[in-house]
Amino acid sequence: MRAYYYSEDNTDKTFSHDSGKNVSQQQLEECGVYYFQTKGSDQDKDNQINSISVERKYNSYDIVRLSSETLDIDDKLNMFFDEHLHEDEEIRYILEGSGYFDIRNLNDTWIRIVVEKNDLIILPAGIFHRFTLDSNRFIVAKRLFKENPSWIPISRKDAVENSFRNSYLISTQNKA
Ligand code: KMT
Ligand code: NI
Repeated sequence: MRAYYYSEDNTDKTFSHDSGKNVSQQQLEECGVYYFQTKGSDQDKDNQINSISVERKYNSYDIVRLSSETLDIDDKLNMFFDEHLHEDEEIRYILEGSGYFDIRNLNDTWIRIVVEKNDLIILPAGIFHRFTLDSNRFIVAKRLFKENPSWIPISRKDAVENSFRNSYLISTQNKA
């Protein structure tokens, strides 16, 4: 994992947009973003993911795979890249490939988080974010969730009076 401030240039979203200004894991934690890298044998990695799942009560998962061969991939990427929030955590464990999660920090500035194999990322409910593939256009990720997750992406323009957004803002107060 590497994170940095997103550079607003006019290149394609799948390009790196790397400002060269790094963001630390602690700065991500201040935004409520949790990051973990699994290590060791495949069995060790499974155990690490399982113990986090037990601790945080994730009891199901599915696998999402995106590549240039995916049907309507450009439409899907445009959808994932629309700034949104969810009323539940977004938990992604990267099995293959790589991609970018962009999150808004507490000053409303975009931070780009580069994820690759063995990275687990947990975005809190209520954080504004978006996702894109990188220029390799390939990722396979495990999506973990609790019972009855609220998957629906709520676009920023529709999230003005959202109670999960308000709770998120309260939970991150005094951390900036
Ligand atoms: C999402 O919700 O943004 C996705 O599932 C994108 C792919 S997960 C790496
Ligand atoms: Ni999302």
